[in-house]
Amino acid sequence: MKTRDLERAYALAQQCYAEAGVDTEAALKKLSGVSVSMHCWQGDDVGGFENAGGSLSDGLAVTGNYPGKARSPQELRADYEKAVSLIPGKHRFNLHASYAEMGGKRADRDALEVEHFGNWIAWAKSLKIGMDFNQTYFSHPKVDRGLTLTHPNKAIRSFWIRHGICCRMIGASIGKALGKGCLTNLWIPDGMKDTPADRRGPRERLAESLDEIFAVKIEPKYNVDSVEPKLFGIGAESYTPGSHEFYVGYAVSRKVLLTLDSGHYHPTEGIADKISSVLTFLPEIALHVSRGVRWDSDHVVTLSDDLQAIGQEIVWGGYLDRIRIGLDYFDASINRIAAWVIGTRNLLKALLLALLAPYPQMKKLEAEGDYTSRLALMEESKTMPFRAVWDQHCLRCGVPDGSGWLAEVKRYENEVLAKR
Ligand code: RNT
Ligand code: ZN
Repeated sequence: MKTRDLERAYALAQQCYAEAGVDTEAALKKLSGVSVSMHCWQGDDVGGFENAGGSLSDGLAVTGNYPGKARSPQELRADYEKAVSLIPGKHRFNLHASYAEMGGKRADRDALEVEHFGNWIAWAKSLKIGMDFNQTYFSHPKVDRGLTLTHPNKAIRSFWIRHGICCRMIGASIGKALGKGCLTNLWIPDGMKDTPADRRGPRERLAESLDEIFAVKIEPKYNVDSVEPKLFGIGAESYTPGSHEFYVGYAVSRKVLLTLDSGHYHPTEGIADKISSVLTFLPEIALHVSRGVRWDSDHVVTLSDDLQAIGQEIVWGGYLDRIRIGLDYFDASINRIAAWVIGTRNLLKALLLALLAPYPQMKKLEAEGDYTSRLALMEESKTMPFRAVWDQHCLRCGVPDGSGWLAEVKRYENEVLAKR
């Protein structure tokens, strides 16, 4: 739309919201402060670069063969830059250990050093963005029978414990180098396809392994740690030692963060309602916003009821400064840059929708017992002129409004991706 029309639409919308008791300027100011940790792995189908040609395995699967995937760190960085140029706000970059650049110094996962991520750090610095990090417990020969930190063999556990420790140190170096604290996340694929005879042993070994990993003291201003539960996975349909209860207990007792991934629960079990429960006992949590379709399929995040509920809990609960919001999905059946743009813009839209609801009034009505009016306001707020406010945000941030970004993605596809 033309700038003049965007401005006119916004002025009307602002008035409409003001009549409902909502200050759109205050909402936009809050939204501008949100930084989403955008996952590197949407850009190359979770491939990583430590071994060129290595394939994804151990509990994760990407489907689709859309042309143009990033084949090198350089291409991935360029693609990410293209994506963020189409998303309002300043966002973070979330890297996995398997994206190490070995250069002349090959190292296995248990001997990774910050040098292997030097190019990533220099690049993030040049963009003035923060970075987060992930330990990679998959796509590696030492994931034996699908097991890592819970493996009965001590040598295998020790290998992965060393991996965990070196990743935390890399996280701290990233945080120090960028002057913006890093979050290092831990997820393991361990589990059982069929009914286990021993549910206790793996959990006790996992707690022990984690304690060894987290025993190394790291300054929280450089790096904080998080653990990510999952109820089931591919090849782990019957049991995962790192279940929700396991990690809630672990995070609360060991004072680490908990990562709630919206694809990791039973299909009708949302994570929105878990947020205020766990934040009653934890100072901070992290989110992997994803979209499961029938299983933890990691579809691109859409503006679903689930996503809106997450946005509402973050905003209405007053948790914007206690939640490290990240994304986690990977779709190789569509343009990967569009996937980043659609998912991240949707997450921001969900937050803006929540910010634009008259939630202080709704809470007041609720406290007074007027549930009728609470429902009425909640429902009316769904059809307010949201788009005009969103477009205004895009305009101010210098990114395309509406679907204007798509033409640029198509141009990039023709000029850059199609030549790969
Ligand atoms: C797996 C977890 C994990 C991964 C990424 C690649 O089910 O969600 O977070 O998706 O680390
Ligand atoms: Zn995840």
